[in-house]
Order: sequence, then structure tokens, then C-alpha cells
Amino acid sequence: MSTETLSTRLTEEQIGAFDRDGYLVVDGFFNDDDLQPVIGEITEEVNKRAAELVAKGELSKSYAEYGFERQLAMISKETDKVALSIWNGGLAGPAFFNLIRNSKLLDIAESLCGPELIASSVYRLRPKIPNYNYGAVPWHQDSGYTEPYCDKALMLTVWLPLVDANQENGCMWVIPGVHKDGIVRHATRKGKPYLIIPDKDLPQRKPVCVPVKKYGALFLTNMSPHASFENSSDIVRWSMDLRYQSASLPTNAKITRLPGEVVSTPETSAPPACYPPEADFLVRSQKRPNEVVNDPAIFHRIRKEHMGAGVTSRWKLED
Ligand SMILES: O=C(O)CCC(=O)C(=O)O
Repeated sequence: MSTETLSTRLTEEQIGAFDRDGYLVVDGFFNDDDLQPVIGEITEEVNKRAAELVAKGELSKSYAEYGFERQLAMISKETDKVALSIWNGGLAGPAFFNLIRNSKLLDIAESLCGPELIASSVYRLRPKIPNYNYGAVPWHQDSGYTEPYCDKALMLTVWLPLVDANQENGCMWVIPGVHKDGIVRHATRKGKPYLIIPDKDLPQRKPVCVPVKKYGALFLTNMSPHASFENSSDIVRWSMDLRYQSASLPTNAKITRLPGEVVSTPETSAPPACYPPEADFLVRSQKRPNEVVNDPAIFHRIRKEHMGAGVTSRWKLED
């Protein structure tokens, strides 16, 4: 725990619930100052990309008058090019960077992962379009995607909706209380982007639907099985998910290594990072504060220049 005063803390009860259930929803965690810059940056990009398609004759109009919740749904009735171009980590403007290093979020991440804090480039923007099959994400643990070496440590996922997320528009579902039971079998699927936990391997606990209103945050462990299903509403279920870990785990962040931190060498058999394909960066540190990345241009450059390595493959094709 940091010696500096943490301004945002979880209560004992919240920490207990996170430890027991493997997830925690905190309503009203964010405010407009936190979210509006990201919404503004997304809107600008959607407008820009829509205008390009209109100019090429691939889209009839920008649908800007439909606003944040509906514009991309309307565009996507004509073309999925705009949605696909911004999905996942496609946008990396200053507002995204500032959300990842939001001090309230870092306070919570620090309290759970420790004071030397790495953020991962594995942040995802997910505009789940109504009735569009790309958006549903099958059951998985985030550790299914990362290096086995990192299974035992906490990598914190923060999932935050940019609109009210509910069962109708495809909010998250979680299987509570099984995150201490280790990794379960995942499978790959031909032509599908996501891993899946096959039905017969799903932990036998009742899944819970986890609606989260805009400004709320859902905190998850890397071992908490979660999924999300179709959006059958008429608005876009916009959300982001961000990830944090301790600098003592394998990381490809370019930082001075301190005693006790894992350095990737053949002797340690540690991978170059918990998720080698994308770039990590230091977001909070007491011991090497001048290595913290706090300039959006540097963030952008680190991501761009990152030479992604593969993840050890441990899953087979679904039978
Ligand atoms: O946003 C979603 O629908 C799925 C998110 C997810 O699977 C994740 O954050 O790991």
C-alpha cells in the first residue's frame, strides 16, 4: 500500500466482496470529467471515419444527429467498417490514455496490485452494435489469453460502460466465487476471434447478470469467468475494459528492474510479459517515478513501436 494518501479507496466490505466473488461493481465511480473526454474523442473519430465513407460513396450519411448512443448503430446498418475500425485498441488518443491513468482508477489498482503499477496496452473499446454477432464474448477468464506464468498473480480488469449497460443491451455476466480455483480449459475456434470455455468445463456455479450504469465500474480478477451476450436493444452498448498488474510480474514496459522483480531470461523461464503482443507501460511508481509514462504522445509511440511477441499457446481447437 502506498504511503501517500490514497484519495479513492474501497471499503472493507467492498474488498471482502471482491475477494469472495471475484468481481465488484462500484456505482458512480466516474463522473463526466472522467468519461466525457473519451466519449468526445470516440465521437470525433466516428464522425471522421463516417465522413470518409460518405465521400467514397460507401455510406449515405454520417447519422451524427442520432448522438453517441445511436449513431454507430445507424451507420452499422449500412456498413460495419466504422465499428470494426475502432473496436479493441484501434483508438489511442489522449483521452484514452488519460482514462487509463485516471487517478481514482490507479488508487484502486494500487490498493489491489501494489504501488509499482503497470497498465497494459490491452485495453479494449467495445461498441456492441444491436443485433450484430461480433459483439458477444463467450465465457472466458482473462488469464486464458495471457501467459500461464502469470496465472497466479492478480491482473485487474476494470470494465466500464459509457452508456447504461443492462441485460437487454448485452452487459457482462460473471460466474462468482470460482476465481480461486485456477484456470479452466479454454478452446480456440476456427474463424472466431475469441477463446471459449467449453460448456463441460464451465464452473458449476450459477452465473449472475451484472448490469452496470454509466459512471459505474466493474472490477474483475483475471480468473473470474465472464461473458457477454447479444445486444437486442436499439442503442450501442459502448464499454471499455482496462488492465493493470504489478511491475513485479513479467512486463515488457521499459523500466529499471528492482530487486525481486521478474526479469525475463531463459533461467527464470518467465515470458517477456504477461501479454507479450501488446505494450505495457508504467503508470504509477514510488521507486522510479521518473519512468512513469505521463505523456500521451509517448504512450502513442510506445504502442506503435512495440514489437509484439506471441503468447504461449496452451489451448486446442474446440472439439
Ligand atoms: O465487454 C464485453 O462484452 C466483454 C468484455 C470482456 O470479455 C473483458 O473485458 O474481458
